[in-house]
Amino acid sequence: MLDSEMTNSTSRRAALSALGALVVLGVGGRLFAQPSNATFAQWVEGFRARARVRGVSDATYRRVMEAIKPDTSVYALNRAQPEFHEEVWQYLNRRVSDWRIRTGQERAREHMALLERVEREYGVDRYVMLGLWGMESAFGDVVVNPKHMRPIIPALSALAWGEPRRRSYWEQELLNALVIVERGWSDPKEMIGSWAGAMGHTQWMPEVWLHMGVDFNGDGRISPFGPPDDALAGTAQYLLRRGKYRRGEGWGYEVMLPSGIRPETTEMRAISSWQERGVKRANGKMFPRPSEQARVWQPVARGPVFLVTQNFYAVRSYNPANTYALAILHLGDRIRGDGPFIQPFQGGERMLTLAEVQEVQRRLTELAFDTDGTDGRVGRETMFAVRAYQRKVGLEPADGYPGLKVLARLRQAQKH
Ligand SMILES: [Ca+2]
Repeated sequence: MLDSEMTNSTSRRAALSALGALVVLGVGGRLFAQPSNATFAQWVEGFRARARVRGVSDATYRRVMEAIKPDTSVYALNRAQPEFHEEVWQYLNRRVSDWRIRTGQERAREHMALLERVEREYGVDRYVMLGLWGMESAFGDVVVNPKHMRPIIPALSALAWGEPRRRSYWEQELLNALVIVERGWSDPKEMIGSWAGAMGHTQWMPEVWLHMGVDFNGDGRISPFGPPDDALAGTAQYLLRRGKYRRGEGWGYEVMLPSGIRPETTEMRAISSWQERGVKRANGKMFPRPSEQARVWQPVARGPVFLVTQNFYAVRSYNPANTYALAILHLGDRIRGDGPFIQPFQGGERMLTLAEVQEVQRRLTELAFDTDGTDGRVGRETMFAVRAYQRKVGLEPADGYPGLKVLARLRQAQKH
């Protein structure tokens, strides 16, 4: 105890002596310093006061923070450009994949009671939840198969300590993670996730876990890992409270616009009013709830057009990107049994079936391009393998997208 106190005060002095380079903040009546060039141990010592203010005991803080090495590999990930450029149709085909649709249908059966209960309690349509679960973690695959996941406390610590961009955000998320440990909901060993700290079935950041989480399976703690109950209920609660999800309403409809309405229009109107102006559903069916408020949205020129409602924006609030929300909601519709979009994207092609993706993977593997298995799912490895193949045989653009052109070329090259 005494040793550690001495070490701590030494560190504190060392940190304060380099004051020229420091930002000095007063928190909870105590002065502490947060240098950009402090050693990690010094920074951990300085950050203790912030954790104390959030109710993290010194015992918890010491146990967690003095045991870790900062995961500095996250700096590069935070600054990395996307590895692949994707057109909107490629983004959608890759995410609303045959594998995800089939697996989602299996999960819908397997977790019917849970999904019904979430639907009843929070009003969020089960197919919205299935789409979100499928997009965020491939239905919990990252929980049972965490090969690309990393411990999030060393990751968030490195970001809070040494990443100048969005530092206060990383600090808050690290504090939230420590509060979760303090409450006994989890421990640092279990808390694995993305480099930015998103965890479990529906990729909760610590803040979401802490404030939106629900102990839906009644085991006395809230967890985004293990059975999906807490994750799905907490995420439904997020959509309801933060996203203002509207019970009993749809998310939107693919539509055909009459010549008088431009796809860029932004006004919100009742669907009945759009109908009066000549807007029709692309599949020719009736709008089920003409009183829903909706706006016109076209993801990309010369592609399908939609009327989207508040529930589209509710899902978008979970991760603010339009194509992300569309992928979730379309995946949900496909799991329910709806068909693909009716209007084509310019330059787009249909998605490959599960068997076709597996064939691409098998053929690439035979040619010594490593796709990391032939499971019919398109992950990073498959995209790298496709891109390497495209470059080797001169297929343009070498975008890593396993589509019909790559499949045709592979078949032609191998003749079996
Ligand atoms: Ca629980």
